[in-house]
Amino acid sequence: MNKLKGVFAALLIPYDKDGKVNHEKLEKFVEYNIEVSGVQGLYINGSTGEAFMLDSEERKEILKTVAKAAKGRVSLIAQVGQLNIYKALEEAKLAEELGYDAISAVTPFYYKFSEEQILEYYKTIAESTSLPLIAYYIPLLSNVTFSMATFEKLFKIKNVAGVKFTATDLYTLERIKAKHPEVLVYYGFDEQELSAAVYGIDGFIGSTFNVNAKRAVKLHELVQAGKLKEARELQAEINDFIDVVLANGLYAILKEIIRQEFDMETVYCRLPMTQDISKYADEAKKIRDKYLK
Ligand code: NAY
Repeated sequence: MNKLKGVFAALLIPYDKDGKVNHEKLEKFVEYNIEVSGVQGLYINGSTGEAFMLDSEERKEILKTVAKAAKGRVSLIAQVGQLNIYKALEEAKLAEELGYDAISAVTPFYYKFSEEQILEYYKTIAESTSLPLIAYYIPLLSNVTFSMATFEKLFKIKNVAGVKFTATDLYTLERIKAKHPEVLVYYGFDEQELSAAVYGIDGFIGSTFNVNAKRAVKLHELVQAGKLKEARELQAEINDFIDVVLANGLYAILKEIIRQEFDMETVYCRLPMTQDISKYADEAKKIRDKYLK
């Protein structure tokens, strides 16, 4: 099986109260993802990792710790995209040195970049290593939308191998996969995995897979086998779990679930996210007992 296919968790990062990454706990988060949750890969320094609030040195240290902790057991994709493209290039080169399987880059955001500027950004990052590049398309957070014509131009760039499509526009998703079967397409809304999977996409990258990847892997297999009734039942079960997670501060509750497994001291989110996750302790325990045992 292609190493880049399958269910990838957008890795959560444990922070200390002062906002620093806790690397000891990060190793445990990686362990949990691989051994308990059952991920097939990890997507590092994405939205779930709160990476757009980190500086580049912190992101590089995370890339190192994750590579060390994963020990080649699962595929690794390093999200390197950011507004400082020079730092993105450094992170991309580091990912290659560390043996990552691919790099990814969010669309450049904040300024209203032209299509030409966005494509040039991707070309520059893609050329900086020999790794495949997965474009990270998340209009909900980046406010950047692509037309189909822009996707077509993007896929022509050397080393651009795929797209992480985190949008609810399933029409465009279908068009991308149907017209570009060779492009690796990942879907980024865990609660709609089934709807995306029917288009024959290659993988899923999401936050809830940090703790609930086995069901997602099973769902993908059911769809591939054409067992849609069972797949629908499983998506309903997954969404019962996601409903509770979303009602409890998404990243916070997921971190609390992992913290409890290893009985670690409190972990935090990074400011300006609400830092304190301890209030979710009881709910996290209930979720573990009900959905994750
Ligand atoms: C990333 O880079 O962290 C992601 O892939 C994020 C994907 C998630 N989207 C957001 C906006 O957090 O997994 C999804 C999402 O949390 C899940 O579907 C629940 O809504």
